[in-house]
Amino acid sequence: METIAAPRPDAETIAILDTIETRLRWLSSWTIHNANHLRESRDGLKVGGHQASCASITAIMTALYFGALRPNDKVAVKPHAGPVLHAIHYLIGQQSLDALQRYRGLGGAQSYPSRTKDSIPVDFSTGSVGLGVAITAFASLIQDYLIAHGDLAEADAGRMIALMGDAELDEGNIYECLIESYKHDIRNCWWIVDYNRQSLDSTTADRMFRRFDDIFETCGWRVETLKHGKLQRAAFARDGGQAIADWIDACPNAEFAALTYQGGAAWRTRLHADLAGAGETLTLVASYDDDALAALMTNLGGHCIETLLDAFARCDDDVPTLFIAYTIKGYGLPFAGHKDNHSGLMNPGQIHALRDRLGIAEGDEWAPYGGLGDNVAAQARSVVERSALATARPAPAAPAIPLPDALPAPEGAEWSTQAAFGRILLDLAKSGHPLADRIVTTSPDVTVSTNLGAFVNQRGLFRRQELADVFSAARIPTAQKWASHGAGQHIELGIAENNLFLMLAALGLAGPLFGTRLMPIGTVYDPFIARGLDALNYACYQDARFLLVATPSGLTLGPEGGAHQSINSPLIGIGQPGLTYFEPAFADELALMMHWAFEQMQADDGGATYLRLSTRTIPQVSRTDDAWKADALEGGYWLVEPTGARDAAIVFTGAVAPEVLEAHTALADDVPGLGLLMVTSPDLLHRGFSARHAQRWTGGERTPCHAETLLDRLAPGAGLVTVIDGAPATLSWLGGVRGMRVSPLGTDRFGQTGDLPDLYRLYRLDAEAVVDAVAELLL
Ligand SMILES: Cc1ncc(C[n+]2csc(CCOP(=O)(O)OP(=O)(O)O)c2C)c(N)n1
Ligand SMILES: [Mg+2]
Repeated sequence: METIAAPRPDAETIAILDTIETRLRWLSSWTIHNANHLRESRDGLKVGGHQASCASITAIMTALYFGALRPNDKVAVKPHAGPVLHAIHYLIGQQSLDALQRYRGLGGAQSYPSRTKDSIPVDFSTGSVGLGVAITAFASLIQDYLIAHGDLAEADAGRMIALMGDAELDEGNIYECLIESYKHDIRNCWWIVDYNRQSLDSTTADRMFRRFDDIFETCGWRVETLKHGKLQRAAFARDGGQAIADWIDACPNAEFAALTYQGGAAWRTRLHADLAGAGETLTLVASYDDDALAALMTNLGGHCIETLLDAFARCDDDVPTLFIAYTIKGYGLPFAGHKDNHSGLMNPGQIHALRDRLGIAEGDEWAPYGGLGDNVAAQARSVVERSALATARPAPAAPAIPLPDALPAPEGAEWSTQAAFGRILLDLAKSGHPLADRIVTTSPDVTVSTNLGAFVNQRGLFRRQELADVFSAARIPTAQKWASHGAGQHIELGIAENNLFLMLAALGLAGPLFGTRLMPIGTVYDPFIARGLDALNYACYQDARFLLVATPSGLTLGPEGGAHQSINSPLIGIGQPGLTYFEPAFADELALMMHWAFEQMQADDGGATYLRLSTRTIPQVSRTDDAWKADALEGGYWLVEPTGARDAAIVFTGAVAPEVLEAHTALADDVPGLGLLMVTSPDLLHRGFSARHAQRWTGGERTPCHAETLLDRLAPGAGLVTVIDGAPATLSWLGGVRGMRVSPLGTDRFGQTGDLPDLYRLYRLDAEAVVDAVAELLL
């Protein structure tokens, strides 16, 4: 990568950057003020926005965006600094006045930076604190993956940068990610902490002072602490100055914040009380008037452009770096330092006073360079226009990866969907099709137990530095080859499901971020999706494309019992936007769904796919033709078409197929013509159902949805028995599609340990339960 150290900026440039910083503080404050106080409120709801969180980080963002940022760098901006990011793009000319004026309104700038919803380029969405930070580490790993695979030139590597709040350091996912990134030896990653020592509720614990340095250094990070600005350092060098430095170092967070809020006179009184007897120091203090003393005491590293630029320039290599930039929450605003300022808003009087202080004429509030003389405005404009962000060209769309026409279903009379998944991937890996080269698999320590092993044996583990497979080298018999190298295609993770989903998010954005698509497949135990649910939601919110394979699932895992049984994951699959949930019963269905998932990863209006699989081996059905396939990809197909009276059907999903088929056979004489409806995706059926009714008011063509088409094969008022190894609500809603009676079977209690006959009997999922339910409906 390019390592030319940036030339040290001269005093004039720093002065201009200071001016830009003031503009950003003003524009972000005014954007929030406009949304809360000036724009008409029709509902009386608080609009919100975070003026204090913005003011805390404007200098950091100025130094970064207009000083240090390079064209290939990508940035995650702390959620509550969204208005500063919008103000930066407004100065550059990439954000419209209209969007700023509609901040937090429909179609306006989003509350928190959003890849998919904002009109400005946003590298990573943020909002749920901690996740936007961690994804940068995974993105840097993916960048290295692409370099190692020859898909990105080393010289084109950028830094993956997180601008974060200090309270984000309380999120556990940060440390899960830190450990993983140490194992993978990540580089080109910067986390810049806006260390204002305030969270939402209050000031943060003093005991953490220096602990973050220890934690990060232990994990291989360089820590750059920017505690003092240039003014402070100059004062400390004067006679008696060191005592002020020591006093600041010893001052508890809450007291520092309170004094900041109280201002110059309070600082003076306090310093006199604490440093009584230190004559030289008090003489030094006396040389500042109240305003100058307040400016001195709050001149922390994170508010000093020169200090920030120096630090960024010092770290001009690829070592992962944590910058702890001391700041004041609400810097330069009337509630600076107040512990309740997180959601604090300046009142009209306060913001007008700020406007006047900045020399901005009334009516000129939105002028990008309002309040500046022509010369200064021209200089500021020129710095802004030369920035990497202003000159960057939009990345070309990543070329599509060719797909085979179909993925062949594995041959064999019996399969579990999990075993079939491993087999299909293995066949693909061996096929040499270009698709196989683009697949990246990843798993949080369940690679072998989710059947990724065969693929990994073929394609190897990825690591920048080669790592020998000790067991194979020693000729100890083992089913798994575990050698790691730059060409490997499996990224092994420790047991931290948050990391799996953040990794999938980063892999699934490889196209837009780095110009090369990848086809990510992550495996996890189905119950532990819940463990990483917010990160999964985060990945989907950013429109990351991936295939999530979750297995084993449900009660069907048998002796593992309730702790490992997933119950509500189908409802997650239905409820999660950006993710399509399928649950196959048979291997040929699975092959079809995997192919569909690869298509969706590349389609403009595609998305991510979730396959809920099982370890239960079941007999496969024989097919006479391929007619079922199109319906299966729409969410369901008739395995046995209803005939005769057509007054009932069994509707089912997944690995309970043998019980359902047994019940169907048992009922053949009593209920001739009983239909058997295989629901391959409760999610797609439900989406179609909702969309069908939405057509009423969206003005779309009112075509029947797939569930309607399927259920129209039954007589009006027919009865449905629904069966799934999971929450019964997954399928029971189907009764509402055509006004049919439903008897829902499924599990809504934690399972016991046991073998399947016992468990299916206990939880009413066996053939007898299905027969009973049909009888109840018909009699
Ligand atoms: C996961 C999550 N939990 C809670 C919140 C609500 N919340 C928003 S900001 C915040 C505190 C942020 O403090 P910090 O990170 O220090 O930012 P700053 O002080 O710069 O505003 C909290 C608790 C959230 N956005 N995400
Ligand atoms: Mg904070």
